[in-house]
Amino acid sequence: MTTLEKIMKIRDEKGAGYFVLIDPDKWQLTQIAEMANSACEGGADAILVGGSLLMSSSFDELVQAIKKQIDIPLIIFPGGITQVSRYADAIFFLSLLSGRNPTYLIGEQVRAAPAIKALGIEPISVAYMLIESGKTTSAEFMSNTRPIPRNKPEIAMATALAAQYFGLKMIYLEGGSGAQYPVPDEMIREVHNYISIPMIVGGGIKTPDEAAAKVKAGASFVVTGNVLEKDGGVHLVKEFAEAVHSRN
Ligand code: 1GP
Repeated sequence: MTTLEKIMKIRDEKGAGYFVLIDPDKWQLTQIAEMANSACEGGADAILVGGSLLMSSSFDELVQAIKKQIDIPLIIFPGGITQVSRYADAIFFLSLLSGRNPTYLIGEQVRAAPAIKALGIEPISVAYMLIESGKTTSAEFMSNTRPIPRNKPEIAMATALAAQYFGLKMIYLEGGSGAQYPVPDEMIREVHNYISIPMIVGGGIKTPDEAAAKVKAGASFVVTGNVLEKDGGVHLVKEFAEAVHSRN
């Protein structure tokens, strides 16, 4: 079974899937192994690894260290072409469709595609859409793009539909890591009602209740990163997993 099939099965069985994001720059190598363990034990459905900026030089080593700890899928969520590793199960092959910067629409992808093929990593095509979230996020600054205004769901709907027509597998509605406000439930609802491909929602989600609200609005997958940095224990992962797994 491919990683995409695995996560879709989880969505179908549990109502929605919960992903834990590990940003390599925010953790020591020893903490990363511990975090990966907690994510697994707490009931996360996959681990995402990546970041808008990569300060640490040992991405490959890090991905390998996480992989050793877990039996759930490990998916790279890359901020750029330096974030490719043979030890991952899959990679989100992102195109930053909310922006108009050709580097992140297609440039980085052309440069990364041969390495992904050579390493045998499963690419999962994802439309990446930044949504305005109160303050400038790293993703916005690093990509040199403007996010979609949070009170303009129609722009998000049209962009998501274009992604679906392009044949992309999923939409990622992103507030940005550490966002002041997560993506509005209303926008998630409207995009969900308008398209038929699954949606990942992340950025600035701070409580299990907020995560549950994103699922209720139509998210197929919810991602948290920052909130676990303050308290990366199994119990908090468990609370989020239970909130997201609405069908249990
Ligand atoms: C960022 O959506 C992810 O790309 C997670 O964001 O770190 O704010 O949870 P947080």
